[in-house]
Amino acid sequence: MATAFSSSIHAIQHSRCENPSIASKKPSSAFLGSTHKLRFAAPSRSASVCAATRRRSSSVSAVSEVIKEKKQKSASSSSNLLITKEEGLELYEDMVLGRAFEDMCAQMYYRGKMFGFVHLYNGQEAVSTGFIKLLKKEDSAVSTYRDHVHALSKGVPAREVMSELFGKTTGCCRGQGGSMHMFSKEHNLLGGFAFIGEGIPVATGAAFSSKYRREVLGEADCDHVTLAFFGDGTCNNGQFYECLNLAALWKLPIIFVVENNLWAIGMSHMRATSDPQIWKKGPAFGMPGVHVDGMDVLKVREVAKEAIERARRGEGPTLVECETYRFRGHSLADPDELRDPAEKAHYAARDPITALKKYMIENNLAKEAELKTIEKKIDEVVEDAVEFADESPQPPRSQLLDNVFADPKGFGIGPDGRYRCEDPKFTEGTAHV
Ligand SMILES: Cc1ncc(C[n+]2csc(CCOP(=O)(O)OP(=O)(O)O)c2C)c(N)n1
Ligand SMILES: [Mg+2]
Repeated sequence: MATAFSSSIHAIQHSRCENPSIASKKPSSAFLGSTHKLRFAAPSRSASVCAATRRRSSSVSAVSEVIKEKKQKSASSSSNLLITKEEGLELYEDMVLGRAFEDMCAQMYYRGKMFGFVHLYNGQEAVSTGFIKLLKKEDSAVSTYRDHVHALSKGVPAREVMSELFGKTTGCCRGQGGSMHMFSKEHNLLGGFAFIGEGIPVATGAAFSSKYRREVLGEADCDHVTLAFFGDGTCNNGQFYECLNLAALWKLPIIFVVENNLWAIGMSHMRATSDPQIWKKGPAFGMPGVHVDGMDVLKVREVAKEAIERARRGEGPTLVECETYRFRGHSLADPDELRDPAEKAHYAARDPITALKKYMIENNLAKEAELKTIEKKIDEVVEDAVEFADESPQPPRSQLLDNVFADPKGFGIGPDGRYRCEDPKFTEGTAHV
């Protein structure tokens, strides 16, 4: 697998197009499944054509090499499969949980049980499952506002995530965070973040603390790694580059996981980014950059394994670009009218859950009935989460400013010497939820 990582580094080192016959061909207009046209601002047409041709072939080979090599290795052993039955069932259950949970969120949102913006993860499950299921509990994950499924994969109970969405005291942040701010100290889920890119420095800091504990404080067994998840649009923000730099400089145990779903709200990745191949930014900073099919949990898992092991060995960060797709609008408030139906259909046909199911059945890893049993169990888990959240109490008014300021009672002592928030009229005139 090292070959694949180095092959992607190698790809970036080509500074000119070696094959003039390819260079004279028309560029492919699509970046994998995107129906948007690549826009080139390069001065000469032939140079941009050359770049386009190179982009496509190098990005795809980065991953297929990983899988090919793995298959060759395992072909000589007893099985040529990428997973055992137990692993497959675990992955399937986690992805089905993510999907069923999000579908239920949509129902609850439209019934008025949740407030604020709610961003669903449908379609992207292979990324969360493929990466997070390889982690130990002590390892950390940092998410975005599209964070429910990362929380579930990391082991935060469905009841706590749903209650958080309902704004109830039994939520993982006692109802104070809501959809975009899932957090669990116990599970080392270091937050969902509403500002894009905001989680990347937090993840980099967590990775720094693992290294510091091991190398400075002498905690020899502290080999914890951190996963930072974020989107394609976020890669055009400054924190991303600052953190790539520090992580490479200090060889931090972090994996930057880009969930490239080709869109940032209504902005196509192809329109917004000078070089749409995000994985190439890894080698530019001196770390491996890999592109993987993010609709295939087995491929994601293989790449994730290599990157996580590398980080645990103390060899530093990796940038992984997972090409994926969201099956719903940006948030539940988005009518999703901008994306081309043909593009949506292309990715819908590559549903990661259906693909894993097919793989497991065709390779005799599971029978249809076994998978059905998992789906039924998950339906019950999600139903139970809703009942639990619905019946849970609302936070008391006094909790309003907890965890906002260092003084738990919050800001402001009135002229009578009492905390302003204790005044029953304190929230008068503000929005009530
Ligand atoms: C700093 C900042 N700027 C702008 C926004 C508004 N905003 C919310 S989501 C989003 C697009 C992010 O797209 P991407 O990173 O691809 O993530 P995706 O929603 O596709 O998962 C933007 C610009 C924000 N939340 N934070
Ligand atoms: Mg995106």
